[in-house]
Amino acid sequence: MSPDGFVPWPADLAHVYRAAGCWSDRTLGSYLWEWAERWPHRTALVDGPHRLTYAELAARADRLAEELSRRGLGRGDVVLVQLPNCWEFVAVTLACFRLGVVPTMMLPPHREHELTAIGAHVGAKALVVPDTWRGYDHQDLAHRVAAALPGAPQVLVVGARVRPDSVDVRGLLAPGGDVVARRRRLDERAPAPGDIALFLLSGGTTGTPKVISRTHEDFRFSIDNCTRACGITSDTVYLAVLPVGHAFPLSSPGVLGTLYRGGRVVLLPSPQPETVFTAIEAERVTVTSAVPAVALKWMAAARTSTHDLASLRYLHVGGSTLAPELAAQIGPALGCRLQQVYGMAEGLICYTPPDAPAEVSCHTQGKPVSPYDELLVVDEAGRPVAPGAEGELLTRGPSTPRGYFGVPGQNELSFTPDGWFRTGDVVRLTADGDAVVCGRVKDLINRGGEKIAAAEIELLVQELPEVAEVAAVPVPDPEVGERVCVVVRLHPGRELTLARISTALTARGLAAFKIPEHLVLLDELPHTAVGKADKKALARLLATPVRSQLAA
Ligand code: J2J
Repeated sequence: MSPDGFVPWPADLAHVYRAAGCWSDRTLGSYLWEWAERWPHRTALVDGPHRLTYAELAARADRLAEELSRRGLGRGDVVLVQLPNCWEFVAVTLACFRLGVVPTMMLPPHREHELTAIGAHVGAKALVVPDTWRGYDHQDLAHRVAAALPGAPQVLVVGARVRPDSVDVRGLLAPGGDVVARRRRLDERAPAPGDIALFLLSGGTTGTPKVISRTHEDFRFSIDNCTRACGITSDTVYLAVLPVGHAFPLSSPGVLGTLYRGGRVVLLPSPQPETVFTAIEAERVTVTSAVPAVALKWMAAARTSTHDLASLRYLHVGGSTLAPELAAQIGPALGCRLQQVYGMAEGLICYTPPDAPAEVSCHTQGKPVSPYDELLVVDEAGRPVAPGAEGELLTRGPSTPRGYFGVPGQNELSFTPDGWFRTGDVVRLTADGDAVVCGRVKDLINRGGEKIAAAEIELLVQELPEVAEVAAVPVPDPEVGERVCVVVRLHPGRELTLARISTALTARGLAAFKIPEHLVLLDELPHTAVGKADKKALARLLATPVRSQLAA
């Protein structure tokens, strides 16, 4: 990993954040044994038949850390982690934190396109994947990706079917040996609090996803604040159903927040209602998190479910817009309180309080979890809007990096010269300071909480020989909020179907959730004054009956 890729906070501000106690001198890995000593026999993780106490988790993560180190991975090296929700994901992440190895949080649906681009960008030295997942051979994928990346990264596999040219992660997680001596050896080589702890992916607005570097001190502060905003304690039983590579279930407060407070984390690989309700009942789950599309499915299923969901006290909902009418139905349908969350992997997290009245919990997305987070709502010219008016939200703070990783010269698009991150979200602030997300100015599609950069789709569709011009735009969808629609002008005499686009993009190794689901063919695309496809005009066009005639 090139240290040049990291954009530091200005030294004077870093000093303020440290003096104020936002940033402590702790690394995330240093908590592992603190937890194990405070709550040695408490269950930390539940994953199907697997149950690990805090002491077991610490011993296994340390063993893995030492084995990774033996295989040449150390402080500042980057690995791509593409695992489903399973206990090994947590152990791998904590082992990386111990060593100062930087896990890059990929998602299980990612394929060659994403893994190769991100792997090259961060200089990955290893990939950690399941053997297979949902019928797909990730081990094979990882070897193909590794062959395309410089430096022949190692392939580490979690599963029963490990090839001889892969490393068997489960074997490295086996407990044993001198735990105390190993712990001391790892403590002596611990990374620094200001080091990058992990990379998160941003939906971004460019052709390839952007990489967000989060340091140990900035991430710890965010986790700490999220646990306070959500009242997480050692009595918390948190159910992780969204993919744990996302910051929302990972750290807001999610898996890491629950461990940080001594609670119990239950991992489920899918948000399917029957499985979720069974787990809530069996483990007496007290809190879980969902994107609105998943919450809707649970609400519908709860009507006919016979499961006892009485233990569930809070549902955190965020990642995309939750309509106030639906928000109001969540509590009655699931027998719990709603906390809305407006967050981003770039750092800012806003939560409504656990005991908020309905006008706050159903109609707003809450306040920043940290008093040090600054919010500024600006108009198109970058000037602050009148109080309560809509505009683009800018933010700065001790958990918001000052630039994306490794893109010097390109950060001006997303960050102002004085360090504000342009969220791309259109927001208004209520008189009480609660954020209400009203829309966005960034060019992406939010499909059930998964962010898809329009440019990434456009670049790939543009490569098809039939296509003269293309624009990717969201179309509203009752189930997942938005789906990807491509509006295409064809070369004369050519034809194109959605199936052809889907086959071509799948062959390019694009994640399935990004594949366009609507196609509109136009003789002429509307353009802006600077000659770009006019997406606002396209949105208006797609809202008219023309769409139903042309959409495939
Ligand atoms: C509307 N749009 C929202 C909301 C996020 C916690 C929770 C969510 C994320 C996340 C996260 C929204 N209403 N309640 O990282 O830690 C859209 C906005 C935002 C973008 C960020 C977390 N909550 N959004 O969703 O990095 O457009 O993070 O800028 O994936 O999701 O996406 P992401």
